[in-house]
Amino acid sequence: MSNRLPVDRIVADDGSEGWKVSPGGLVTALEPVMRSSDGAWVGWAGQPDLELDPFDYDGMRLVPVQLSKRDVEQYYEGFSNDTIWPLYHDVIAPPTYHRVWWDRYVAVNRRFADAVLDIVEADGTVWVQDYQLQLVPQMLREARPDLTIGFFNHIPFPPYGIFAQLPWRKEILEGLLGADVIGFQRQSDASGFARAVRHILGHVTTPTIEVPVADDDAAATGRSKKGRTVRRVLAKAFPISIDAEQYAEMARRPDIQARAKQIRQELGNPTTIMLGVDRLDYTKGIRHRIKAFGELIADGALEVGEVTLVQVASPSRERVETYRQLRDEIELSVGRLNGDHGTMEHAPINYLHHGYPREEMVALYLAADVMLVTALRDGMNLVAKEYVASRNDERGVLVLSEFAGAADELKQALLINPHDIVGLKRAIVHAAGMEPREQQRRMRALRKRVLEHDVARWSSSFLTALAATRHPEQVPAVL
Ligand code: GDG
Repeated sequence: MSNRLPVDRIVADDGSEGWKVSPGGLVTALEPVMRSSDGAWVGWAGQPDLELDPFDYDGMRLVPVQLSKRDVEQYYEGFSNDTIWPLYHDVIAPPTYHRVWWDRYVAVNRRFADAVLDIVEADGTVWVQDYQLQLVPQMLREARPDLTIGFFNHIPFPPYGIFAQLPWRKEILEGLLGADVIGFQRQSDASGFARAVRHILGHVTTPTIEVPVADDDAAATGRSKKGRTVRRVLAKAFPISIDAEQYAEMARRPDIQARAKQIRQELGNPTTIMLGVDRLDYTKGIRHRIKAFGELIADGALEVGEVTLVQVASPSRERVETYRQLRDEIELSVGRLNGDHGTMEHAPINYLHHGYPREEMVALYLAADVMLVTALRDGMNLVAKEYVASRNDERGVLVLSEFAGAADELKQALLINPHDIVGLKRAIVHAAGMEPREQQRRMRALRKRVLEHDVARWSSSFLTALAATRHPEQVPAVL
């Protein structure tokens, strides 16, 4: 179950309607699992007020949950994207607390839970994805203690002092604790969650979280040291990844390699192409990146024409006010930099407010000598892993924020603190001038990590841990 179904509705010019799979890591990760386990995917089809029956698409059973325009405004754009998102990302933007948004979040979570309850078999397994659906595990648990329930949080879990702001902090923790396994991107997220549970609910949290239940509760899995009946909940890091082999394969395609060369030519054959690829989101540190790059151009440390920054900022959440403001700020600073330092032939920044096909993204990864990932806070950041997986040639330098989950794994990147503009500038200069031998040494190690720890490994390790919590006898050999 996820907020969005893994398909987008398309209406052709002749008015005929159809679906296409939305490209994304989650689909890639779960498609094989769904096919092999006779599962169904429950989620919203992406358009308000669309009444749809369950349907089969591309070998998957899809079960749509209907959302009204008001649901989208209050549950999705409101509570999910303007309360939880900024709160869980270190309050980079101030979260908004509205009681009507919360009420709607509860109601919509209930609707998602009901959609599952209609179809799930006895002793079935439900895997709930992400921050829009944090109350669903408890709703399912209460209705059906026989279920095995997993939850995966794709975004960070905040430190206690920040989480404690949330007026509904107790309800959110209780909602999540309906699961048997709660997965996080980083170990620090899992510890932050356990700390919040200890402080707010007073449960024992080491090594597993002990949730007290009634003596006759079918979901009970053990006894606490004091002899109380408890359910044991595992909160642990399962860092998500990508289908790395798919990126490596695309990067071997002659048409994509030719496109990478063409991109360099079209940019006027600069010595160094730097690249940023992000949803246009305040968590991604796009402004910090542009500031550092702009100062290097202004200082003369980087020369216009020699170096170009390509910034793909794909449109995102355009109905949320903070996102509109961010777009204005970024476009103002890009325009100013290009106006101050551009020439007839060259602009320092090539700014693209579009989404592109995946082939084009891989061509950009191949063209880029330096990849800039400067997130202020990010659950994982798949772009960093995609760049690495695409570089079969073992060239290119990844500059990576230590505040992205990927930094725990990609230690041979140039790790930076995006708030430290001086340090960021130093890393950009280091990256631009890095000798091929050092590039190769670092990239080889990064590739080993990403190719071995791919998304199939992520989903199987989560599902193995989930099966082990309630049905140890069914656990397959360690994958
Ligand atoms: C959330 C968490 C976590 C972007 N522009 C285009 C495009 N993309 C693709 C990228 C990448 C994906 O979108 C973005 O993934 P990220 O991980 O970088 O960031 P979020 O969207 O914020 O994702 C994040 C993730 O969930 C998974 O758990 O890593 O921390 O915030 O795959 O390539 N793809 C195409 N055209 C674009 O213009 N085709």
